[in-house]
Amino acid sequence: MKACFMGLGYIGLPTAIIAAKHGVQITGVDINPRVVELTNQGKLHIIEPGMEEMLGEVITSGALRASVVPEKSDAYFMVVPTPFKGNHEPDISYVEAATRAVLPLLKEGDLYVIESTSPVGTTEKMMSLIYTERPELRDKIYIAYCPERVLPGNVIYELVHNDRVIGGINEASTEKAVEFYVQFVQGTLHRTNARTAEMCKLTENSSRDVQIAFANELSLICDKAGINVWELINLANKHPRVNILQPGCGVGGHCIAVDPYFITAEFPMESKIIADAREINNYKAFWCAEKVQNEMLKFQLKYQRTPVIAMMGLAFKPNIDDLRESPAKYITTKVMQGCSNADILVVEPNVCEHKVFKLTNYREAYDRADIVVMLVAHDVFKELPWTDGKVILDFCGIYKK
Ligand code: SAJ
Repeated sequence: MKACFMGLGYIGLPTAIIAAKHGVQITGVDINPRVVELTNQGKLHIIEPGMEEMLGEVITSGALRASVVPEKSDAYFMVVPTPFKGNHEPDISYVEAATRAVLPLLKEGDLYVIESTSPVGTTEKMMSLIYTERPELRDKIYIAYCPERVLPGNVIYELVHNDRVIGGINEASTEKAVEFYVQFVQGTLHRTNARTAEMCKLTENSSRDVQIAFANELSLICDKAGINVWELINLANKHPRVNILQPGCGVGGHCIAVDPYFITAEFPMESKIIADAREINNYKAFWCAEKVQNEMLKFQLKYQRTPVIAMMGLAFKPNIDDLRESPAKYITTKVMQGCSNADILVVEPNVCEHKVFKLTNYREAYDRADIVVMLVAHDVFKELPWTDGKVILDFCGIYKK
């Protein structure tokens, strides 16, 4: 069987590699020639443990070949970004462009699948596009939606072991897509329709966003009430039916901080909690930046000099090097703008160098700082002691114990 993956990013490339390893002949397509070139050299352009060896194997065996243009196949997968526009409206133009690129290649009996996180109704929209442009294919190809669910850093395991939801535009399409995924997925493949599968993906990430917003709201309340929020959550979670997540400096990444808007944009009157959660999680980052600026002013008044401030962490979550949509990066930028006369040391132990921030070693920054701002709960920060002489703003629970 031949399959064509449109998009060789964080999801498309690993999925193409795993499918190739399981005997599917893959063309991996990306509009970025550099990505295509690196992939064909067996070099991974993303960071994912264990993935480069696998890529080397499938390139050497010829099971995967990257290209800037799609090739005639039996199945086509749209795995391209779906960002949002300035007004938080979802932008499905990449899905549409990828679909248009494969349109001339489609033939009777082919499978067309969207994996990109998409607003409800996108699969039906693409179906209409395909049938308008290629009317002879109406009811002669299989069309389905199958969202990915993997956690960056654990992609090889999760691509194979996670359950998946597969929703076709009709039962035959669902079954055809199941036949494809069963080749490499060991988790259960749950059958549904396309609209439910689209909403399921948005629901999963919105649910997590709402739960994190609850923890962040508690952290704001506890700050005013003089209560340690980490101790509070730990105690509340001793109840058999309570399971509160952890507060942090905001919510980042390209999924949880984005996907809920796909619901609120389309159902603004009905999605009050989801919209509020987004606002709370965004506000938390703003609140953290204000806190740092206030501490700096207090320090200046007390000691009549500007403090050294260590901003600890830039990644969007612990122990990764991904800075996309990172609240820590937003806070650091805001603090640098608001405290331009302070000596600000920026730390990110998982990144070697950055084009905007001059990075300092985490131990050196900690030792030199008057004010230490813990933004990301990287494991290495946990070995730094609580020092009484320093002002420590712990936004991510490094010292919760
Ligand atoms: N966060 C907290 N407190 C917590 C947990 C997370 O503040 O208790 C923050 C993190 O620091 C980070 C953000 O939330 O800034 C998102 O991190 P995450 O680990 O919750 O999620 P992602 O974005 O890495 O991956 C999510 C996953 N979705 C769910 O857990 C429902 C993953 O399974 C999806 O595949 C991925 O989104 C995606 O691609 O959609």
